[in-house]
Amino acid sequence: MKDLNVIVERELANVEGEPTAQQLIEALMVAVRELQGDLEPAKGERKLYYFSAEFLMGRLLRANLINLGLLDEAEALLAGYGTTLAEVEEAEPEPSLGNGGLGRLAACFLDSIASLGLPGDGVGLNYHYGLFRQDLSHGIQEEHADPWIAPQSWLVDTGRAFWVQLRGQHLLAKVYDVQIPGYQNGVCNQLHLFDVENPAEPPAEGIDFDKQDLAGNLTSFLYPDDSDDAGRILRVCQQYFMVSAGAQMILADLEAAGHALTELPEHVAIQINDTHPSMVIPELIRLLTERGIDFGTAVDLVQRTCNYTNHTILAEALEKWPVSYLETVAPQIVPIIKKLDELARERTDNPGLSIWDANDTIHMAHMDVHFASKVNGVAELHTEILETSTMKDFYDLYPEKFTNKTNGVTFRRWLMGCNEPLAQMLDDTIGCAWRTDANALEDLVQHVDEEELQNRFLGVKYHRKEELAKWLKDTQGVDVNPDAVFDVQIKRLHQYKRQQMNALYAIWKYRQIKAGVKPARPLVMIFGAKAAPAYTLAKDTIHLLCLLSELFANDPEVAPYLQIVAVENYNVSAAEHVIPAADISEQISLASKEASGTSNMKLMANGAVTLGTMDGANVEIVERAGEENAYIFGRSSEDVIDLYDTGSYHPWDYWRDPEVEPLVDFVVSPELLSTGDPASLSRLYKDFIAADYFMALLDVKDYISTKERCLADYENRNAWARKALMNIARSGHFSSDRTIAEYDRDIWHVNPELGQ
Ligand code: 4GP
Repeated sequence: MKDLNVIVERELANVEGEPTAQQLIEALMVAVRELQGDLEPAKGERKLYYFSAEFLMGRLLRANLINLGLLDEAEALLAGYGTTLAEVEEAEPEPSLGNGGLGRLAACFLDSIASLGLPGDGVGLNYHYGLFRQDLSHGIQEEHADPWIAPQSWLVDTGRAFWVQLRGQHLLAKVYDVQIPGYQNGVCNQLHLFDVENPAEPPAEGIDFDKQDLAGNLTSFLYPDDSDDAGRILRVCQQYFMVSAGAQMILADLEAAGHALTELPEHVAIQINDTHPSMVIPELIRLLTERGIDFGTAVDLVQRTCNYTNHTILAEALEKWPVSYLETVAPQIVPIIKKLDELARERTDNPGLSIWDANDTIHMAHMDVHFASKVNGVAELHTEILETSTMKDFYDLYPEKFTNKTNGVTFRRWLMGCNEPLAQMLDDTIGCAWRTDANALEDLVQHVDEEELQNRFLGVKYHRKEELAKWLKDTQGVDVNPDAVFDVQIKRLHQYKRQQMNALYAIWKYRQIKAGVKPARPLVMIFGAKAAPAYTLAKDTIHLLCLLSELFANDPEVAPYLQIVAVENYNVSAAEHVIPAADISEQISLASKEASGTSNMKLMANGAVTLGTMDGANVEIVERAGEENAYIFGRSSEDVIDLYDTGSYHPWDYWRDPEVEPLVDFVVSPELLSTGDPASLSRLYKDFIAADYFMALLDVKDYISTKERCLADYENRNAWARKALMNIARSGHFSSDRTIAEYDRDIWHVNPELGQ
């Protein structure tokens, strides 16, 4: 029987003197990998393959120790070396193989699939330099490579590989596995990441690299800059590389298990996570026909195997590729897509639903909907909008395909892992059942009026704020006051998420303070966000936030009351520090635009109170937590959709409001122009008044007054604690275990006993 201590000792045998954090982490990683290697994958007649261009896994040591039931043992071992896991894990590199919500969701799902004992693996790409590492030291976002693989990583070289024909050359796709252990159930599934044989070195600085060098750079970065043809074609290459290797692997596994190819749907379910892996449909058809199956049968088999999840209604994210790109990258699938388009046209004469349109553009989402069994949105409101608006014609054609699967997050990482003191408080109050069934958190409802518990919660929160303050000091030299309200907005930077509306609130507050209205308690506004490298206005917003941060910090009249902290290089590890310390959860997207959100769920489970619009999963959060335990503002999704449909939103009408105009005009004030980039600020300013496509000005006044009400309520500390406790008590529904049980019950059927 292998033992954690024995392996760690073996690994450290040659270390002279006290081992460093790095050496301890590496020894523990080796030990955990070895122990996981002895576990068995979940078994069943049918197996799920979850295809995703992103898996935002985060650090894995703590998560794996929790699932193996070895956390206490590891802490005891580290105590012997005079340290703790929290201290040494800062030396564990974080693989940043994802961008945001969809990628982190995929990671939570793998954890839940294994924990529920379902046969299911992830399929993705092994990006060497991740998304990018964000540097904010100059008040603007600068991007650098974020290597994570050397010297130790969680990758296991499987020795397997598949040839992929790409851009007229043959590339070998090597398979590396990341082990995914279930929660104390002896199961270990896999995340399969494909990679080129000889990856290139990272660029010396920045993230520019030779996009033509497929052999070296195909898997260098996630989302290579797609502002030009070369970047976009490389992206299509990445996608095809992933799905071709993945499809070959699935058929090889099927045959190795002794099954006929015609039994594919009986033994395999594929989930297409957003449109990036959509080419798996024509690729599987191509491989099956190549192996002698007729086209019609191949289409039927693939359709019964594949399912598609939509994560956004933003047109920009519903991928469309010119036929010429596909001709360049993978001409072998073009005739298949042509035939699929013809089949689709036999099913409907609505040209708006075609796969291959009159401009020779391929609509990936259309291919998914026509040739998948099930199509799902990720929150009730999102699915409803898909059915009644964005994909209405598809819904009318295939009503039986559409289903909702409200997102969830793994409480093992997002509560047990990142917030031990809160987890301990829950154990002491309601017992440990919630650790295996998050619905048991509901038992907390009976205790929310207990003053002692309220005080204990406030103590835990304060402690976590002190810890975040220490971490911010250590990592970016910023001092924050744990007595302040911690107001948190963490999500990628996008106009629809309206960080710029939050910036207008900061300007409003600043002007109040300058006018002599001092807040009862200081406010720390914490932002964590990366902007896509080619998304200029998002980068401008980051610049604005950095300038405001500096302005406030340097003004002795303001600094004691108001602070902006931009968390540099926001990623999963940063989130694990920020979320437990949050008081207010900012979920302020323009109603109808946020498909679901998942930080809203993590923050809720950690006792932050939602300040948000009725958008995405906020609707279901408020429904459960109770309206009195959240702060809701802004126009409804119906109103917003109507404003778009009628073209009747004009930002200048709102800007002219005497309360709004000075806030917007401050963006180009001498205070900011004196230190900021005038081009960037005036671009933002013009966008506010002349475009404001995501309607920040529509809701800004309502936002300010609701936030002020929220801050006033915060002063009644026990009433606030009660609200927070109600949020925790009602968060169980947002466990990804519930989500995955529903996927399995309604879509995958890999475990017929589950969720019935
Ligand atoms: C995100 C959505 O924006 C977010 O609302 C949702 O919670 C998340 O997917 C998971 O479903 N979308 C993306 C994307 O990450 O790239 O479109």
